[in-house]
Formats: sequence, structure tokens, C-alpha cells
Amino acid sequence: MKIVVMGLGYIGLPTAIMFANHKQDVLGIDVNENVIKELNTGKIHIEEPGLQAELDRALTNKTFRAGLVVEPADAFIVSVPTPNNDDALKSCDLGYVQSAVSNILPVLEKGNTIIIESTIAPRSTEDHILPLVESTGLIVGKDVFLVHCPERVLPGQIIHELIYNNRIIGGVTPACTQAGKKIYSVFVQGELIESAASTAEMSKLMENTYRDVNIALANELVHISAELGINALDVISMANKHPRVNLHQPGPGVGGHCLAVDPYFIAAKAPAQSHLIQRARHINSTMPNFIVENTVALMDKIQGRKIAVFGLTYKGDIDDIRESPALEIYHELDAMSQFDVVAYDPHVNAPFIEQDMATATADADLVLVLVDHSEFRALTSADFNNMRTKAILDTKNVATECKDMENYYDLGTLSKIKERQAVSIIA
Ligand code: SAJ
Repeated sequence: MKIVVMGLGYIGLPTAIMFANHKQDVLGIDVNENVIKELNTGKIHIEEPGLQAELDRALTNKTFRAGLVVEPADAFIVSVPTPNNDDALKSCDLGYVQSAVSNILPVLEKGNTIIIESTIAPRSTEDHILPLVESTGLIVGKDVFLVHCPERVLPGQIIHELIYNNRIIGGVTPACTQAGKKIYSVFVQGELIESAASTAEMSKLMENTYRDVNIALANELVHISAELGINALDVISMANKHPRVNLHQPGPGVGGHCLAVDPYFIAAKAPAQSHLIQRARHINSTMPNFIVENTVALMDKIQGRKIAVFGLTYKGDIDDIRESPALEIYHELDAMSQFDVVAYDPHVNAPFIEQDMATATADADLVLVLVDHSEFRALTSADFNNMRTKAILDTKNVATECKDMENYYDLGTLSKIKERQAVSIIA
């Protein structure tokens, strides 16, 4: 089977290579000429464990090549970005998907299948993509097949999850679903679940919205508990001992290209019916501000000047800083001229990021932990001997070996910042 994959990013590239390494003839298309050149000379442009070796294999077997121009094929898989529109409700921008599909249309033939993997607002396949495809005169479900098959893989585990996760195959008609199943059965070992396009779209969005809403609940608990002088982290671990409770973990906000984006796609389609989803987005997107406020209060209390920010990525053990609340917090603190702010992240290479931990902590007054990188689990009080004031604000509850330090704060003990300030004022 010849397969064209449109968009060679975090999902499109591994998907294309996976088909190529399962004996399919794959052409990967991208608008970025540099990416095409690098891939054809054997270099991947994203960090994903195991992917380089998979590309090497596909290039050796000559089953994968990258290019700029779409060619006729049996199946076309669209895996391009779907950002938020710059409107009040941050609706779904289908521009890249529509442009990718438009580029397929001139080579589309009877019997072909088009699969949309990009995350899209509910009803997009039927209301926007179907009319585009049928503008060619070909009938969907009879002449050609149209499917929405959302990706659900976790960065860092993409290769394993591509093979073993279940896939929702949402056809516009039952014949479309069958055509989609045939394609993914090439390498997917998880269940191929038959569904309709709109159900598949909404299901993908709700998976991430479920997580976003639950994280918002944990973050709201932090706000409430800080006010009432209760340890929110203790509450979460107690409550989670109940067999049917699974409170999520609070943090400095929700980042990445999924949880911080997808809920808006639903809310924008049904604003009057999506109060909880919108409220959760508000709670999570204002967490960086809340952390900045607490950091400023703590710096005020300890009369500090230098802050060492530990971690800039949107979550632990990855190099991705897209939609990262940690980066937002770093920039906000840095913009306040009263502090000397240094960023340290062992996973990210950038000119403004310090690579040496001791340099970052030298003469610092506060270590502000914003990401749960594995490296930070090993931190002990001894790592901070070169600080001017040994204080930590650990927003990810990760530096657990440091909890005995006098000036250790986490999201369960924020009320201590206020209490101590009051004491020092009285004194
Ligand atoms: N986070 C918390 N508290 C938690 C869990 C996560 O604050 O208890 C934060 C993280 O620090 C991060 C954000 O949420 O900033 C998102 O992290 P994540 O690990 O929940 O999700 P992503 O965005 O890396 O990947 C998600 C996954 N979806 C689900 O687990 C339901 C993945 O399977 C999807 O493929 C991906 O979104 C996507 O592409 O949609």
C-alpha cells in the first residue's frame, strides 16, 4: 500500500515511519524544506526515544522518503497542527487541515482513503472536510473514504503507544470505518474501535478535557486549603485511599499542546452548555499567576534577590517547552526588575538556560521548582549549600528529600508563607 502522511511533526513523523517499517511505501510531506532535507539525510528533528533508530531502518529499507509535493496514493493521513483561533472562545483553527486536504484533492482517486488524525472540534469532519472532499465530484462512503482517527499517544512513549494503544476509527459512513480499520491494522495491536467521525472527535477532546477539569479541581483545592490553613497535598493522598477516588495532582498550571488547547474546541462549539469546562480552563490558566504571587510573597519574607527556576518544560522528563506554564512563570518573574532570575533545566538547551546547577544556585535565595524532572527527585539539602538563603518552593512536590529544610514550601504549605510573614511583622 502507498501511504502519504501530511505533516511530519511529533505525531505524523512517528506514524509515517511506523507504516514504513511495516512494509508500506511511505511518502512524508511537510511544508518545512529543512525538515525534509534533514529526514532524507537520516536526521530526526524531534526528541523521541527510539525514533532515530526507526528512521534509520526505514531509510535503509527505502520504505520512507520525505518530500514537499503530494503524490497519488492509496491512503492519505493528515497530521498537521490545529491551533486555537485568536477569538474570544479560542475556537479550533482548521486552516492547516483544510489546506492539507486541498493539496490531496488533485491526486485523489476512486478507492482512496483520507484519514484526519489532527485533533479537531466536534463535527469538523462532517461539516467542513466532507464538503471539501465531495467538491471533487467523488462521493464519500462510495467512491472515497473519510475517517477521523485521533492520535492518543504520550510524548516520550510514542513508539510503544502507537502500536499497543486502542484506536478509535471514526468513519463518516460504515464503509469509511472499515477502510480506516484496514489501514491501521497494518501495525496497531490494540483494539481498533469502530465509531462515527463526530463521536471520535468528541471522545478525543473529552479525554484531555477530563484531565484538565480534574487538575483544575486539584488546583482549586490548593487555593481553598491555602486560605484555610489545610495541607492540600495531604488531603489528596488521604482522599485517594478511597477505592473510587482519584484526585489529580496540582501544579503551576497545565501546559502542552493538548490539555491547554483541546477543551476550548468543545467550549467554542457550545459556549452556553460548557460552564465547567470553561471554568476549569480559567483555573488552570491562572495558576502561573498564583505561583508568581506566592513567589513574590516568599521572596519578600526572606528578603531575597536571586531566584533559581528549576525546570522550564511543560511537564517532567521531556524537552518540550510549548505552552509551558513554567516558562510563563520564568518570564513573568524575569520581567519584574526586583529579582535576578536564573533558569536551570537539564533537558533543554537554550542560550538563556543555565546548564550547570551549581552556577544556577550560587548565592540564590530561592529555588523555585516548576517541573517534575526525575533529576529533581534526587535533590537534597546539600545541593543548596552555595545558596545565600536556603529556601525552596516546590510546586510539583518532587524534591521530597528536601522537605525537612526549614524553608521548604510546597503547594500544601503555602499558608506557611503568610503565617510567617505575619509573625515577622509582629516581631
Ligand atoms: N498535569 C498536572 N497534574 C496532573 C497531571 C498533569 O498539573 O495530575 C499537567 C502536566 O504537568 C502538564 C499537563 O498537565 O503541564 C499535561 O500533561 P499530561 O501528561 O496530562 O498530558 P500531555 O499533554 O503530555 O498528553 C495528553 C495525553 N492525554 C491524556 O492522558 C488523557 C496523551 O495521551 C494525548 O495523546 C495528548 O494529551 C494529546 O496529544 O492529546
